[in-house]
Amino acid sequence: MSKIELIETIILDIPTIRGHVLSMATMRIQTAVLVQIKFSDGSVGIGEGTTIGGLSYGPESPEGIRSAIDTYIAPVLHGRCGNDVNGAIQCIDKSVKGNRIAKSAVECALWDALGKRLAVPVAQLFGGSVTSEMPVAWTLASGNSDTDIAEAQKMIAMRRHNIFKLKIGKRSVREDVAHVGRIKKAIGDEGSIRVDINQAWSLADARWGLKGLQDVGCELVEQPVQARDRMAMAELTSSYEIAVMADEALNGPEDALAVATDKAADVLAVKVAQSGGLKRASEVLAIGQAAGFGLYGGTMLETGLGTAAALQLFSTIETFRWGTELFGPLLLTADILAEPIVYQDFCVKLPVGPGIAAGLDPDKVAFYRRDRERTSIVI
Ligand code: MUC
Ligand code: MG
Repeated sequence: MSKIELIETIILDIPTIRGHVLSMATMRIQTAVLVQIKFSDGSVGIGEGTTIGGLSYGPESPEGIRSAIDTYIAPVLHGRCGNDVNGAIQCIDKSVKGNRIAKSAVECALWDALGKRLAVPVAQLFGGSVTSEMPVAWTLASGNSDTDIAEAQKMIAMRRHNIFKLKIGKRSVREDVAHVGRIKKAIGDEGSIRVDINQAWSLADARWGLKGLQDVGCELVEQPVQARDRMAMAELTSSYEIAVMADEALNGPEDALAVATDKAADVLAVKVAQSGGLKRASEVLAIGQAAGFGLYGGTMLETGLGTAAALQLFSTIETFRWGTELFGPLLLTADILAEPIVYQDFCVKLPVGPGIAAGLDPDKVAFYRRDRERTSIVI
């Protein structure tokens, strides 16, 4: 038996390549919590728990994720059989409510180690991959229309992305719709445009917003109103042609069922961390498929590690009608993987190898860890 012997966490702070302007925060650094689990047979698993903009996106902060793992999750797993991932999930759920991102990080490390011990990719543990690459969107969020247009044109020319998500909701609805219209006009049929409001609009704003957005050729609007307001989401879904996507409204399979019951979206943004791990995300995907939603592979702007974990699960799904946005590593100034994830021909490729198929670059991890000994120059 390979027993769980040691669970360690570290926080990394990695600068972004430019300011990433969202309705609730501007990101200049992405903070990732890395988890490493060591087992009695010498095997090791790694996982990542990452959120966006401190506590401005959701209820878990990086420091809270780390503390939940160190203080509450690690002690209940200590000594358990490493192969019993479902048992570990049940055990954690009994002792820890909420804290989905923390749970996800630990669970990913358990799956990673199990895959490595069995010498199979994690996708195999979920029934096997049916695809080795997926379309990948890029988020234009510099805060300036001209910069966004130049960035989009560069991505199209590089054949890296032709699906663009615009982060709006910070300015007035009128200004935002004009911004989206300018970008759509500039890229024409070379690319498609979606927007993410991150819950910033009231229902009244959203009515004007959706009408204006569909008129300028935007194909999808993500989480326009508060996550808890499924009635508003349902009204918007049934009133306009533009597709409505649920993101923050989806925290695990129970929420997916509620969104389906209330017809509160056309599309589900499925995020591994927000769902509470690969297993819960697979349940969200199952509900999404059964209820006839369009599916979209979402991200919490993770490093290559979390991105590779999501790729393992998403590769087992036949159709992500709306593609994915697994571009997290590209937004960061450094990739912490020894072998970076490959982006090519508008797609992200599934890395090949056992477990999550992601190995860390120890020098990068040492450099970006928050508690690194920093040399100070004394003048
Ligand atoms: C979100 O709200 O979807 C995903 C891509 C991006 O730019 O931000 C995230 C978060
Ligand atoms: Mg979103």
